[in-house]
Amino acid sequence: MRFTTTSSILLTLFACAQAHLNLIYPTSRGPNHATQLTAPCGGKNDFSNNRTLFNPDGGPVAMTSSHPDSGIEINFCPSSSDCSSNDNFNITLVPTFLAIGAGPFCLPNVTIPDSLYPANRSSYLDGTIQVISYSDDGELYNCADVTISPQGAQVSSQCVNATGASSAPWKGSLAHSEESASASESGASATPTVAASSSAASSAMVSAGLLGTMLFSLVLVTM
Ligand SMILES: [Cu+2]
Repeated sequence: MRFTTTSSILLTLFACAQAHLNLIYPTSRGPNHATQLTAPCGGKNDFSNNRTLFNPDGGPVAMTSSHPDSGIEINFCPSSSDCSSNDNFNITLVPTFLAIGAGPFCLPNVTIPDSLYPANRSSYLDGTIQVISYSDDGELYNCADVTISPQGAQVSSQCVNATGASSAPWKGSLAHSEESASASESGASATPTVAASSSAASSAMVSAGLLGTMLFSLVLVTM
């Protein structure tokens, strides 16, 4: 009985660690849990054959995180041939902010700078969107290959937030930002707004820390 309980907690721990941060929209290069700490694209070095059309006037960037809080930053590499180093992702689309709440998280309106894309919207631009998560595990990387186009969607059914998800200013580290999170619940103007829709579907994942404590207690009981 104890063994079964311990096993299920271990499985839950594994499932949680398995998640890290997954980029849902635009479509990521694929599962990369084991190598997510590798810049610039979490170990996924090859361009996808299936680029998502991304609207320069504001498209959603949706993700799901197993971490109760993390710093999120979104960058862009304006190239179809060389996005092989972090230096190539030199366009900041969304400066680092603190994302609060595990589960789905979405920025509904990420825009591409006019300087990169012609104002008359007459051409297409291939590039790669990079999402960095500054987490308890370190810096986690995910990339999605896109074609910037006015035909890109401006809304997505995948753009949802976990119940209670919010954002707060980033203070340079997770610890400092967590300190400020409760103080500035309403958020500063520099902090991006998360999508208005909320998803009751995802039951909030218990934090790995809490599960670790539970597991530790169980081991003590077993001994
Ligand atoms: Cu993780």
